[in-house]
Amino acid sequence: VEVVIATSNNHKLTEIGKILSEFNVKVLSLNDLGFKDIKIDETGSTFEENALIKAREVMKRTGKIAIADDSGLMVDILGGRPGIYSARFAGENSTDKQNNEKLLKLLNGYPLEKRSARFVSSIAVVFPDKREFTVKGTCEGKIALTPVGENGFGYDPLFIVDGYDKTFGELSSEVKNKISHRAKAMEKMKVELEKRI
Ligand code: ITT
Repeated sequence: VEVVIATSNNHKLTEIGKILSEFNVKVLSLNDLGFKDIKIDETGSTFEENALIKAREVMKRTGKIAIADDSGLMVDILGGRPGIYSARFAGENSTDKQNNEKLLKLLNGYPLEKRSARFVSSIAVVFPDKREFTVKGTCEGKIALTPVGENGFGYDPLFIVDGYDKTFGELSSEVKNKISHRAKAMEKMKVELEKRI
């Protein structure tokens, strides 16, 4: 079976492709199918809703089983922010660097033990016959005092993963893809997908 990954974020596409590489599905990108810039308004108020919005739209356009990830970082002392606004935290079209700087500024003065946070990934799968489901994965950690490491994307240089004394920016993609929010959600997704295909 073929599945299309409903994302315009190439980092996500790479991670999802690696996580699915030993799974018995053919993974296609929007680019592979000739869709260049699909702009989807993420108007939902939860990760699940936004993942479903993206997967439904891409299934409609491509006619294929669509898999979307809506994800973000929730910082406890900020009441769960940036949450679903993680990609656009410092403004519409903000860069990862600007978002990280904004986060560090808001947490300025808080010691490490007050900087607990988690990454969340909701994955939605929508089938051509309109069946759909969502799964969720989380990964606990703390926001570092300064960015460390060059790997990954987004908030990875600031996210110190519980159980490791390192940020996702320092860990290899192999390690991240075993323990991340997205890896956990994808493992559940594989189980649910297998039951349905
Ligand atoms: P698509 O909607 O096209 O998939 P996007 O980047 O806009 O791409 P989201 O709306 O789900 O995706 O926003 C997710 C943001 O959360 C992402 O841009 C990062 O800032 C952050 N994020 C999510 N997962 C992350 C990870 O594994 N490492 C670092 N940051 C992550």
